[in-house]
Amino acid sequence: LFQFQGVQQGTGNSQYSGKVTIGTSGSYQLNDTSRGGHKTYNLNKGTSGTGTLFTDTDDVWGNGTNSDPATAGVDAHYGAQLTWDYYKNVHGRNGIKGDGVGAYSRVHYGNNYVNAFWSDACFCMTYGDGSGNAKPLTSIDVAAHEMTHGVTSNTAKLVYSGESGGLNEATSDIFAAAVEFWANNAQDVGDYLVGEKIDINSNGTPLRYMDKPSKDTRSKDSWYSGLGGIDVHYSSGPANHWFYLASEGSGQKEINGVKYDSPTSDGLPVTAIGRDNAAKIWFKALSQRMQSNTDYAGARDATLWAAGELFGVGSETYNNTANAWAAINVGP
Ligand code: ASN
Ligand code: ZN
Repeated sequence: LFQFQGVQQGTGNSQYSGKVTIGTSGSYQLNDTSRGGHKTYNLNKGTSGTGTLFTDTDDVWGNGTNSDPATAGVDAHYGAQLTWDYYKNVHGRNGIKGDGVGAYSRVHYGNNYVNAFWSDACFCMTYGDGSGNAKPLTSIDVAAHEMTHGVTSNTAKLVYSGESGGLNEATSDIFAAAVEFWANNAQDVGDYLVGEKIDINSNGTPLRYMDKPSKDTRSKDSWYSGLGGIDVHYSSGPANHWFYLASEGSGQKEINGVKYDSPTSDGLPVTAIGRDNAAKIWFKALSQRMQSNTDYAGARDATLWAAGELFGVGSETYNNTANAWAAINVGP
């Protein structure tokens, strides 16, 4: 009588997030027509082009392990889907450019490739299979991190070096954490760790810690005059720390089974404004105030402007936003 024209959903057996529902089309392709036509491709160890679009006969994808090449496709497709939904539902942004057009993902890039990346040139995300081709870098937080590089490129356009580079990296880590919490996935629970699922250090430790970035031995907890001279994945530390402090407050806390202990540079405690408020403030600052050369002082100004717009200048949320910056040695 009537053909249901709504969202076509397949079943995915992911490596990191359990059994998930994913947007597919036709009979059947990893092409999420309900999210801008985001497609996921198999590079099959190649390093250029798009390889082949993932297809399947029964719309049940992957087997939950890396023995099935479709499994990494499921994780990447799911991560892109969650990130799309997060930006749309939480921030009212329709896709990376805000125009409803999807990007695409490529998995199984190269051999033993231990990285993932966003490219403005292809408007796409790419994922290696990790050490021993055993841990594809396709967890929710990594997917959200890479997709957020696309959002940054199409909003503040933060230059990827110096302090603006650290803020660019931090923006990807901030929304990686926000998407992971928002996803509410029982297998890949929300946390303030980056890359805890992909065993990038081969010893079970995460890549980065937002409550105390220096736990990775390289990232900085607070701003200092030489911050702009270090790698952007370490100069992101203070802004990641700001996000943790603003979201959760200083000191000890346990969330979803993970223990945090966040210090402050001035020793003064920070009272939380809540994760959702911190994310709202950062997104508004990123999309309406920050520019290509924004530094840490400028990021403070941008977030205080956003906090004033959202909650009122001098409101408790505004003041605690400022206190979180003071706690990373930016501003009074
Ligand atoms: N995975 C890295 C990142 O997104 C790749 C890079 O260094 N740009 O930050
Ligand atoms: Zn990055």
